[in-house]
Amino acid sequence: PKMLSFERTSFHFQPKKNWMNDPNGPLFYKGWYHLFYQYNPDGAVWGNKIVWGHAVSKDFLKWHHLPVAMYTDKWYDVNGVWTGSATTLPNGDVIMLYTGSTNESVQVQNLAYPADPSDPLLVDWVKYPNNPVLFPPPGIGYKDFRDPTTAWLTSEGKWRITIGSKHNKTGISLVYDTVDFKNYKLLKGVLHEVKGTGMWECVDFFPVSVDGTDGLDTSYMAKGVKHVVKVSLDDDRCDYYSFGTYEPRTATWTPDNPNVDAGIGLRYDYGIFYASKTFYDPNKKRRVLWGWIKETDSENSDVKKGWASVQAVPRTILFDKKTGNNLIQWPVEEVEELRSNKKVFDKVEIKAGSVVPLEVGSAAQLDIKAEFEVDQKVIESLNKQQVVYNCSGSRGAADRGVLGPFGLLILADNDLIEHTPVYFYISKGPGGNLHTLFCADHSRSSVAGDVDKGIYGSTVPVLHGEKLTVRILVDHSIVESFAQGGRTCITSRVYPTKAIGENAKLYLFNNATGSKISASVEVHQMTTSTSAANTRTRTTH
Ligand code: DQQ
Repeated sequence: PKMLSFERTSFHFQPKKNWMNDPNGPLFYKGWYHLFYQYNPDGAVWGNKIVWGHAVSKDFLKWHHLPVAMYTDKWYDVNGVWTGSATTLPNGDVIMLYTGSTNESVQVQNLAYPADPSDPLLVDWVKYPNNPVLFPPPGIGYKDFRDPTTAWLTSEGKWRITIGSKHNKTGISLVYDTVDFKNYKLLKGVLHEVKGTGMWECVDFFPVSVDGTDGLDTSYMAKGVKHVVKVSLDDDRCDYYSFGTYEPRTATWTPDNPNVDAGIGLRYDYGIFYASKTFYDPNKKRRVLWGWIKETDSENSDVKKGWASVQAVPRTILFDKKTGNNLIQWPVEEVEELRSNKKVFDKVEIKAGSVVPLEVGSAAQLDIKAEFEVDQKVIESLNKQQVVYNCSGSRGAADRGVLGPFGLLILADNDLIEHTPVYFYISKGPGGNLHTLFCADHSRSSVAGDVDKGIYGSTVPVLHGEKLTVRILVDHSIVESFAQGGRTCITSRVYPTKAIGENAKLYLFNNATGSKISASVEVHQMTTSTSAANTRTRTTH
């Protein structure tokens, strides 16, 4: 069969071939954004020889692939150079901490640093001769100790890191202080713990400003700052975060809403998005989030196509001052440089139960902004007793209610055999409050049999007087959707076989029974951001 759905993406980061997973050690150094990543140099599946792939970019768009930064060449990482984070010291030096899986598959923490700090590309890395710097402490399983964070400064001028683990079924994050990144002291207690959540992978910990518009350096401490804890739950492969208060004296963090969510209540993304990591970008004073988008087809298909996984477009993240209880995530502004050929559709009326094609040419590489207006009278007359719809528990875009679903059909073919609806659904709870859901339905995204066809999504906060808005990045087989300015996000990994290239189309749809919807849409074609050729090869090994 023709396997055009396996076309590579045009502006998402991916290596030239083979398997990739977690983003590692993102940083900005001497004018370059560095991305390291979990990489299997030998094939398109995860394996026990995971190394650190490495690439650099000036703009997050055009990437220069560099030689593998760290191989599995020491007893303490021979079964895998696993996930880690970078810390930039005040003097500009870069410290890398990562997890190694030893010759006996024990998870230990290792230190590495650039061989030549004058090289802006940081091609060569040195592993500290006395590695490992940390073994699993007493009471911690030898396979439950991984993914050190970026270090932040304590008031005493020490460096502090946290590392995910578990006690029985309680997910925990251990805290260590260090002065030199070689010797560490385990602190009493944990940064945070949540019963029943299992192993915490890729913990992230960082401050956000509650009133400013800039991102904050990881060590920033002041009034008007909340701290975010993010954990990747191995058990359900999703990334969760919460806001709370960090107490430096006891090295603990208390969630703002412990009753509601035990402190890990919100998801970065309700689609495919895992093992994410932020870093502070001093160049543009922003905090940038990287997240791994895994494949949702079969391993067989990955082996056939010779590659697996991409990274989500990096997102700037900020505290949402308007709602006061979620982050807002937005594609880094550089992405807009790829826009060309804008088309505007003003106040298009979509009758109840209809679809409206949007003539944009090929709809395989797009940046879409859409705004929906619903008749206020229909909203007022909505029945309060209405069953509250829920994305994953519904029949998706085919499940008709008075005020939903309506939205866009992404990567649709002419006959609408394949399409991925991204949509809103409004209902009214028993108390009369409006409840807006934002969902993506993959049940008809592909005629292929071996792919995930789930329906994902969640509620999205909509404040009084706000229109419903969505931004959607479409890149052949990746769809990243951001509702209400990035309050709720859904990343879709889809495998169209018909809705590809020139045959990929874009539609508006309204499957509500009770009202017409008015939509205003701005669509940009996206140019391809080709990866540059290797700019440099290793001189020493
Ligand atoms: N992936 C790494 C681990 C991490 C996991 C291994 C998360 O360090 O816990 O490839 O996807």
